Amino acid sequence: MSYMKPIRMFVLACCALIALSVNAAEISWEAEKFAKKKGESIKVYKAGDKVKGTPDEQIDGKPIPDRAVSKASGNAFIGVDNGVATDGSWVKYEFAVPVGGDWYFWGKVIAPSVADNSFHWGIDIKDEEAKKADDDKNNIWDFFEKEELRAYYTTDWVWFRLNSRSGKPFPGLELDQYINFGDTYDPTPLNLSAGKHTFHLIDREDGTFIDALFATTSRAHRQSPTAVETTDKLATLWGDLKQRR
Ligand SMILES: [Ca+2]
Ligand SMILES: [Ca+2]
Repeated sequence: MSYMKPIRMFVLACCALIALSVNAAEISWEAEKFAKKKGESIKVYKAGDKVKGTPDEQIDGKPIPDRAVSKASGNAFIGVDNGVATDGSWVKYEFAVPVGGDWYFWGKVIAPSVADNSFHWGIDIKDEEAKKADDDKNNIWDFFEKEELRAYYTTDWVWFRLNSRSGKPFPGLELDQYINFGDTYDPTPLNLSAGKHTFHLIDREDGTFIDALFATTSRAHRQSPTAVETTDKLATLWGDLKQRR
């Protein structure tokens, strides 16, 4: 019948429009909910616990405030007390992505100074490969390390895109992962197959803390988890990375 063809085309067009409007896939998990842990320097904190922040490198003369700590999602987080020697401790997360493809990763951290602003990480590496190292398995994840970003140090929680200081093995350099910085915004994702993966988070600097991790198939910075908080100082840099309501 001749009228079937346009109807079929219309239905297909509607399906395509619906597919385009579907929200990006996303996953998130609490940093304190790891599958495995090694070493002593990484500690689990409950909201309200005393956190040894930056006695030597305070921001505006203030230590990490209880206010920030009490805002931890799940009422807990992990990190390394400032003044504690990092020993290559790591935590391993086991997670699954519902669809294969590009996934953009974020972490919610307290990283208040140039001596308190990094972890190491590795994706889909073996436990014995997880090291406090910048090698072919492990990256340095910096938070406001580049000179241009140091004005944004804060003792509050902030969300950072996953990055790598040397660009190896993960090619996403710190500045390239930021919005409104430079002429282009072209963040680098992790390309993951659908299903199970692991993420190792390894200590690097004492005085750095992480609350939650988030990953989305959307490259847009507005695709952020519900718990996103930004400080006034960061508002310009982070544009509309704001709490989704
Ligand atoms: Ca430190
Ligand atoms: Ca948490």
